[in-house]
Amino acid sequence: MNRFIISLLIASALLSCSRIEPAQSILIDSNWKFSKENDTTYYKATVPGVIHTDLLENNRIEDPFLETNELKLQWIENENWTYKTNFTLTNKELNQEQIEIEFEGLDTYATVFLNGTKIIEASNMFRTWKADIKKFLNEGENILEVNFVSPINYNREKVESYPYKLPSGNETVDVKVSAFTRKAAYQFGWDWGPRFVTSGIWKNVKINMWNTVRIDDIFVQTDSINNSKAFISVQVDIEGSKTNEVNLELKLKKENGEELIKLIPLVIKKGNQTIQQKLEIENPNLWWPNGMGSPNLYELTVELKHDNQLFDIKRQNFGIRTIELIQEEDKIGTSFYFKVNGKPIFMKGANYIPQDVFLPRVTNRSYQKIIEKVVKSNMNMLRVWGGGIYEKDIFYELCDKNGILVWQDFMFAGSLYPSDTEFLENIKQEVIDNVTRLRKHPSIALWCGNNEIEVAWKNWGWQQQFGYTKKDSLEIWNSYKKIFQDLIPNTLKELDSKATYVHTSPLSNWGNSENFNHNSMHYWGVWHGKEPFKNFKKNVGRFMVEYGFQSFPSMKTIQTFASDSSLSLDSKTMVNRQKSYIGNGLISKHINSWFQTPDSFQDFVIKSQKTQTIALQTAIQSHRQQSPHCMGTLFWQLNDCWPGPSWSIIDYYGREKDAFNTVKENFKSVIAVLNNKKNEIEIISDLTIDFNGIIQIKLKQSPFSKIIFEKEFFIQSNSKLVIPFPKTKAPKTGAYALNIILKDGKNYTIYSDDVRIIN
Ligand code: BMA
Repeated sequence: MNRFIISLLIASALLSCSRIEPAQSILIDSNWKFSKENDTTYYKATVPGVIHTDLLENNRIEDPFLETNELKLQWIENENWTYKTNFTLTNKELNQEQIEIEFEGLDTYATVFLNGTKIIEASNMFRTWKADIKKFLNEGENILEVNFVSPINYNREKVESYPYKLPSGNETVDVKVSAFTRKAAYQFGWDWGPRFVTSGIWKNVKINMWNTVRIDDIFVQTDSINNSKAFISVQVDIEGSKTNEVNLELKLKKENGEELIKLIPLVIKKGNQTIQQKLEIENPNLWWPNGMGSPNLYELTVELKHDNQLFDIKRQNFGIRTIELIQEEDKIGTSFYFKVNGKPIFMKGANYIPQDVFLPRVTNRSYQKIIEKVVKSNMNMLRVWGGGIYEKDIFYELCDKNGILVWQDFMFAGSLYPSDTEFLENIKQEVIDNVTRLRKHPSIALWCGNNEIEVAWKNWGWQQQFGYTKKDSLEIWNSYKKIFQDLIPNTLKELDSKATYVHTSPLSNWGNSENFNHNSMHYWGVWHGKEPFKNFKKNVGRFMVEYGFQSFPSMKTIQTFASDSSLSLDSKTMVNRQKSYIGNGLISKHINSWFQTPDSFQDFVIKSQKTQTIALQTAIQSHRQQSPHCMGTLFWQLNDCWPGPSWSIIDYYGREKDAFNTVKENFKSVIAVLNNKKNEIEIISDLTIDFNGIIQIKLKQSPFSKIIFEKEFFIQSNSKLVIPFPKTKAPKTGAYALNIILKDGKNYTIYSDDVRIIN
């Protein structure tokens, strides 16, 4: 057995004096094999993994992403699958007092057997599943078996006998089970992705062993910050197996090693216990979002020991920052903006979806690469959208390190849900698992109940479409309130009293102009409403959570799944790839209004990206121009889960589309917007500091051409600066290179920005 001890972090000096083993974990990641239910042939399996990738690796299926293979591979979702492995334990390991198995994620309906005894029955992909297994273990070989029932089979009867249909608009099949299944909604099909309903052990499996006491969780929170001090709360959740005396030690990492800052003597007993400790940190280095300062992190080490016996040790990074969402009535309507460390901050970012339809294929490197791109494009916020997953720890760790705030949806999107006791209990446990796991990250800015459910219920005509009676409607809306206005926020508050929550996104609908004065907004007039790009300028809400325009990925990416004969918009492959009901016609229409009609498929692909660029630039510049009316802009969507046309600016293979650069330029701290009609250049700054100095502007028609306009202006604050532009020199359209240098007289700090203008 290939073993890997993953949580053994002990100083060797302590080890040498140890009488018993400190807490440790063994990864069960080898010898796995799988078969179809009732089939005697087993194939090699990868754990973590899913059935589709295991079938692919064993050459049982063709590449699901090739041509129209998606259609041929739908049978997989209807089958039941068995995964099996064996592992050995030594006598020493078996003698540990507590031995537990932990599945970090099971997708989705799974029964787990250890040496023939049922130990877990799982029904939610988003939960962690654990069982005490000491009494079922053998010295030497042990057999672990996981049986997966197809989510379609599991829920078919429930769906068919339910008193009414639940919308799940993303599902294009007759038996729509996704609303009944606690599983990533996008895998059932979405308007930018395929339908591949996976099964499998999609996260790590571990055996955790400990003696006397262990640390379950560390949660550090900032209570408040004044000029020179931060007031911090540390919460440590521990679990004891018997009565014992222990010392809990808190150590803070300093430049020259760790400093013991608190020793708490405890008498532990069998069961769970929570220890709260207040700390004060002098002259704290605050955590700031990208572009506003550095995202400083501290490292806290928690140890449980008695005399020289170490029972458990864990480390946790934390950031010192406060965050507030300000929703209050103002002169315009209802505000929606974030204050970080007391300062209002304009949020710039995107909606993030899972990076693959087959989740375990997303490596740590994939996370690093995408967050590098997020930082490079000057973003300070990502929304983890509710039709995907609560992301893996590494995602939030990278956001913490890089100053990227996270708007975290709970995993509910575009449907209505049942609210029977069992389903509610399942959701409650899901909330507990994920909030406990994620609350410690300074990057988490907001929790949001769901994606677009209220807006759909009130505006999309579901009542007529599904023939709901008055009684049905009442029942359905009560279910909504139970889940999103009661169960989720109450559970969240119990676990994190400072968490900010909104029950849905958006809180305001784009239907009428007054709505742009209130709250959060998904503006889909351009695209779903088929409006012209110029409408981005007048339809600016208080916080733009979604808007966007589709484009095709590069030819290089398209050629990974399409042969030469499929390189036309009406080929079977390309028709299958376009998942939006609006289709390619709208892209063509907009291309034709900005450029010459494409003369080939390749020309269409290139121009689709240029057109998307114009859409995003128009939108982002309008949103920033209209600050503080608008205080955030998150476009739809950052990335893809397979290669195909979508609203993304980074494709499945990590290739940047043209719009990536446009986003990057327009998300810089200081940008210039050219207003042809008024002959003005408007300088917009996000810097929270007041700026007194000189701004030097050089305008060229292209980065290499000669300067057509050059001037220096004094600026005395951080407000918007409007610069008159010489009439005759302002061509109506085209690309410009604009250099802006801000010089601060006192300390001569220079902010330098190149700004591209396409008007
Ligand atoms: C938004 C998202 C997704 C969808 C996108 C494009 O509203 O919430 O549901 O993919 O629109 O239609």
